[in-house]
Amino acid sequence: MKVAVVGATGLVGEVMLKVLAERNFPISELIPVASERSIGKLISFKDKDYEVVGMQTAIDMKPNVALFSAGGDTSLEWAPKFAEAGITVIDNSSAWRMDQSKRLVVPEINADQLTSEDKIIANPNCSTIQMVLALAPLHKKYKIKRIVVSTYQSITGTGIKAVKQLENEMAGIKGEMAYPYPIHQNAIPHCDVFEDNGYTKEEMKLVRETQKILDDRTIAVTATAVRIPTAGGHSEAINVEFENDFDLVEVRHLLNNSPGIVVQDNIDVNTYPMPIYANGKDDVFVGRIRRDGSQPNTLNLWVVSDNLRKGAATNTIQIAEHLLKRNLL
Ligand code: A2P
Ligand code: 11C
Repeated sequence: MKVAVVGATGLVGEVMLKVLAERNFPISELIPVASERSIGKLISFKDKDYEVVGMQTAIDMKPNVALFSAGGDTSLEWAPKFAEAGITVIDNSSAWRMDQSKRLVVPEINADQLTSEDKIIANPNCSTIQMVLALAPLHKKYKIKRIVVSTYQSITGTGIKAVKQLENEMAGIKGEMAYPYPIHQNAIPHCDVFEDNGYTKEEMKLVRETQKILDDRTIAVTATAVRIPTAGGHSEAINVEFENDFDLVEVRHLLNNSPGIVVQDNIDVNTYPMPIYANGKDDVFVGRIRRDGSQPNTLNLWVVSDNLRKGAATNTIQIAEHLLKRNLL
């Protein structure tokens, strides 16, 4: 496979290269792509150096698949051009996710929907992926009525600029700001831009993307997304109400037997998921599993995952693996 990584110099792009190498994705030629500023820069992949190229050059090199993580505007402009040239695009931005003609895929849940017609495939938002992966097996069994979720999101979700801001603040250096406020020793209840309804776009992604991936518009979701000065992954406190009652032993069993989920839940020895453990891993970690005694059929969970891996790069590459396995590339 000829594989283009669009945004190869960015945080997610870097992790994509790492995950492609780790999983031994069959690559005959790697094409690292970034903005005009980075053309000619060297990117190392499996002990070889590759020169970064621009977007049009990448199209002319005719990769089989292009893994995009270069922001929504770049995707809106360029993904259709790649697709027109017969290149399958798996896009990590928010540009195409709610487009009715595009699939929004978490492979463990809905990769079977993909066909050879799908030339631009959307990768969901990181905070959505970890939440729906943990909830999908429970939805199947008990049917979700309503979700109340609060997120504690890593600065890496914002990109290199935010990592630099925190490093600068910790070192006492004045520099460029990715956020409107300091992030060191702070919690900012503002991820992505505000919408007219008073929620942020990140919060509304949790609403809309969840309904689309679980293919159920009746699921009610309300979210508060908060940025915190951590780097290993996003954490989520999830309160979920089901149509039907559940048994906690069965809930654990369902989670334990679902691909991509690891249960870390033993309060006797202080075992619960945390970003320092999720960092660098591909799984979604679930703990603090307990019944919400304040209303019927309701469960509380704490869910953590590395937002750059399962939340972005790994999920994208799993989609590519799925396409490859089904001869769709
Ligand atoms: P560059 O390094 O040349 O700016 P992050 O989200 O970590 O900041 O990374 C964003 C990624 O998207 C980088 O690889 C960046 O390349 C790339 N990028 C930004 N704008 C464009 C563009 N207009 N065309 C192609 N790649 C882009
Ligand atoms: C964050 N979830 O942590 C974002 C990053 O819609 O793909 C990814 C933004 C997106 O801020």
